[in-house]
Amino acid sequence: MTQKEIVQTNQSLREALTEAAKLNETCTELRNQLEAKRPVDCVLTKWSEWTECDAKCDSGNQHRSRQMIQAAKNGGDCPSERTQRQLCVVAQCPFCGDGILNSEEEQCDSVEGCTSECTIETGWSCAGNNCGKCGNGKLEAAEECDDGDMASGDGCGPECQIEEAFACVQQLDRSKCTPID
Ligand SMILES: [Ca+2]
Ligand SMILES: [Ca+2]
Repeated sequence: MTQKEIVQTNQSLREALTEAAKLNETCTELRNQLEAKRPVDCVLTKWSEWTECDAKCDSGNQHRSRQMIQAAKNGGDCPSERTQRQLCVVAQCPFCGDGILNSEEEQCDSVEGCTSECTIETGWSCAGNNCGKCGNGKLEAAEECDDGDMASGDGCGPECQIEEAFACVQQLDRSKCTPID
């Protein structure tokens, strides 16, 4: 190789290297552009714990939710469901017929002398679920007296209450009522 040829070859090499560097730069630029357009899915938090059941008894609902931490980009996927609801069942609500006095309206519940509506049957008296039949001679429950009948005017009235101006004492088999002088 002549001196001239060497100089020319060096020149060509330098030019080729410059060209390669330019191409590399274009390539990086294109890669960055593509990267900027790549679809990215959104990022959501994990589902929260279920909330408390919103009913005190019988059944209700509970919820859980999740939040978006980062929005989707370039048409990436993102689930639209952010809240969920499910049925929850808690202890049965009190009701007339469960045998328990559990509301103001219930005079008694599921005992003899008590109606299916939890009211006291005629001729009976109840102190809560302790009920007694008026007229059987036994002093029971809320009875003030029980003289063995449900007549009025004899000192012990039809609902086993002591009538006005009478006094009653309980004997073995029945109340004995006498007028107060
Ligand atoms: Ca009840
Ligand atoms: Ca009685």
